[in-house]
Amino acid sequence: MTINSKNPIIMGVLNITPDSFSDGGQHFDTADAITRAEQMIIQGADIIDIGGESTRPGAQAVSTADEINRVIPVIEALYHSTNIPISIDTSKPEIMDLAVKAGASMINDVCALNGDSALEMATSLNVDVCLVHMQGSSPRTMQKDPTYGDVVDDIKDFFDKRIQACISAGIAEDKIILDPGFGFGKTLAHNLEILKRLHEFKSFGLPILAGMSRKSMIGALLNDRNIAGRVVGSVTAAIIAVQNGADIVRVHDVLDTKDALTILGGVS
Ligand code: PT1
Repeated sequence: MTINSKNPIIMGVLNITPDSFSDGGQHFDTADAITRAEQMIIQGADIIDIGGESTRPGAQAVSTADEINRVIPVIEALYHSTNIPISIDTSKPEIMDLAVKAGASMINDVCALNGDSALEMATSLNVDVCLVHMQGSSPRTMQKDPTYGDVVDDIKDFFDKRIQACISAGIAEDKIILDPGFGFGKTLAHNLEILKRLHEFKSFGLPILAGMSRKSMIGALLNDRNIAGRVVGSVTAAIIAVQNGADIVRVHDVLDTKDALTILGGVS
């Protein structure tokens, strides 16, 4: 993916999950999902990330059939009605396959293509891939006692291994995006350390994606604020991430983030 660090990319989140952590399943219906995506495009989203399985801490897995029914009709409709690039947020190779055939041009995998056949599938589909760091084997268990030596160095070691695995499988290096995975097997202290030292991940020469929008790290810093009250905190975190080197920010509140990035761009 070609990135101009002066122009950070806004990835708008489109969750199509009845139990989604931040929209309570409001966007479960296909027509509603399209409307929400179109709204995010008008507000300034550069790419839409579509997911049918929640990956918030403790979330339960979803069957392949359910995930297909949730995301594929939305991708098909969005691909035909807009020009927006579409990212598929999944760890399942079957979903990757159908999503790219329906029009998605990026695979966003919180398991960093570690699942069975995921690496082979992503290679054969020849699209951009986002490798997310997660400690623990699944979102259901990842927040059970996260432990690191140096959290940034440990994640860099993980990126080293996954980048090498991708290249060995045949994925071009310039198709890889790195994401330290805020909230994926991390304490608040780990998340803050990663945000503060985000620029250290630039050593790979690859785009960095940061996703903190509405997450519990924002709520925790604001005295356990509820999800609806996390917008300003989330926008601020996105701005700090961009100042510290993020090329892509994954957000729910596209308009607010766009405004903040416009002000940042005006003074930098
Ligand atoms: C992310 C991300 C994602 N996050 C990428 N994809 C989620 N590339 C889904 C909490 O602590 O950061 N990067 N796809 C959502 N996952 C979480 C994790 C949601 C933690 C909430 C929390 O509240």
